[in-house]
Amino acid sequence: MPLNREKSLAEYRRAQAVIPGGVNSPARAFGAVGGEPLVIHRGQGAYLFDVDGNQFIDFIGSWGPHILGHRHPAVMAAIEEALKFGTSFGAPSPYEAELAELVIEAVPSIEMVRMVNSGTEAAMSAIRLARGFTGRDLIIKFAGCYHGHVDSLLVSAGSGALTHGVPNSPGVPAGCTNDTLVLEYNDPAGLEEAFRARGDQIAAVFLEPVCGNMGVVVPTSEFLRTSRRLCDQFGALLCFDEVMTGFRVAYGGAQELFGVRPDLTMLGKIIGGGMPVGAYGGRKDVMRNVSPVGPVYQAGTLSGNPVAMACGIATLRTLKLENPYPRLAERTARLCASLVSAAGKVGLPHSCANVGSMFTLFFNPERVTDYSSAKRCDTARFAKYFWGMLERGVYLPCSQFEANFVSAAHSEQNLERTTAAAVEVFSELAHCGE
Ligand code: KE4
Repeated sequence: MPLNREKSLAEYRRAQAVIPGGVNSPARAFGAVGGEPLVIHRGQGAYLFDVDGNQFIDFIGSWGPHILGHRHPAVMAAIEEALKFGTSFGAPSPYEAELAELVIEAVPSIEMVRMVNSGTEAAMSAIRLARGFTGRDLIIKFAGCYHGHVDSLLVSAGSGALTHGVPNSPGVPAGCTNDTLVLEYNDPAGLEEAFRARGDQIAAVFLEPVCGNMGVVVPTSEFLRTSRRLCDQFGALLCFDEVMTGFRVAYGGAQELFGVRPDLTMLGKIIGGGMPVGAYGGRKDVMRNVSPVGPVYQAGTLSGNPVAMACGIATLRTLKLENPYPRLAERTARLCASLVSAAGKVGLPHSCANVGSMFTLFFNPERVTDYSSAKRCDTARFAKYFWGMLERGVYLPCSQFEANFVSAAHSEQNLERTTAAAVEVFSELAHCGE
C-alpha cells in the first residue's frame, strides 16, 4: 500500500526551494526511479526512519560507509569522546596518525597515506600525483567506473578509444579531458592496444577493482593482471579506486581479495564510518612527492578532521575485532540466491552479481561485465521494483547502476523480509507484464 509521505514531501519541497534539486548530491534525487525522495529523520542498525515515521530495511548504508549499520555503539562513543576536545584544530592531531596506521596495516600496498574529505578529492589528488610522479599526462579510465566528479574523469570515450575523451558535463573544458582515454572495463585486449599505441605517454590506469557504479561488475583476473603487467612494462602507475570496495569486500579491500597490488589506492566511505573522509596512499617513493615533502600540491582545511578520524578509527577497529566479512559474504550470497530464485520462478529476465557484502540484481538476463551490457538493463522495470520494495519497507539504492550493501546489522529476519517483499513485487511485475 502507498506510503504516508506527507512530511517527506513537504520537507522535500522546502529543500527544492533552496538547494538544486532539493539534494546535496544528485544520486539521492530519485532521478532514475521517478517520484520524490524520502526525507530521512534517523538511522539505527539496519534501519532508516523517514520524517513520517516509516521504517525501512536499509541497503544503501549511506552509499557504503555503514558496513556496521547505523549508530554502532562503539562508533557513537568514539565520536562523543572526540567531541569533548573540540571539532577541528587546523593542526596535526594524534587521531590522524592512528587512522593512517590502521589503513597501512590493513591495505597491502599502502605504505603512506594522505587523508582528504571525500573520494572525489582522493581521486583528483591521485591523478595529480600520478602525473607529477611520472611526468606524463595521459590517464586511462574505464566506461562505467565512477571516481567522483573530477573534471578529468567526467568524460565519455572520444570518437575512438585511443583518441582523447570528450567531457560529459557542461563546465568541463576539452582541455581537461584531452588527456583522458576511456576504455571498456574487462577488456584486456583494448588496454593492451592503448599501451602499445601510447604507452610512453600514460601516467596511470584508474579502475574500480570491483565496479560498483555500473551496478556490481566483477573484474576478470586477466583484466586485473593485464592492468598490472602493462603498468609495470611501460612505467605507468596502477591506481585502484577502493572508495567503495575498501574495507567492504575484505578488510584489506579488493586488492587483498584478488591478490593484485596497485601503486596507489583511493579510499573513502567506510574509513570515515559515515563522516566525511577520503584518502589516497600507496608506494612510499610515490607518496613522498606530495606536499609539503614533495612538489605535488594538495591541501584541505578539514582534512584529517579529529572527529571524523575518531569515527573512522572506531569503525576500522570494530571491523578488525569482529571480522564480519565471512558472515557478510555468506548472507549476501544467500540473499542473492533467494532473489534470483524468486525472479526465476516468475520468469523475470535477470542476473545478479555479488562480491562480499555488495550486490546488484540486474534486470538483464545476460551477465553484466561492462558498461555496454549494463546499459542493456531494463531500467523501467527496475524503477517499478524499487518502488514496490520501498512500499514494503525495503530501501534500495535508487538506481539500477548502484551497489546494494548488506551490513553487520542486517539480521536473518531482515533478509527473509526482503526476500518476501521481492517475491510479491516480482509476481506483480510478471503478472502485469511490466
Ligand atoms: P565521494 O566524492 O562521493 O566521497 O566519492 C566519489 C566516489 C569515488 N569512487 C567510487 C568508486 C565511488 O563509488 C564514489 C562515490 N559513490 C557514489 C555512489 N555510487 C556516492 C553517491 C553520491 O554521489 O551521492
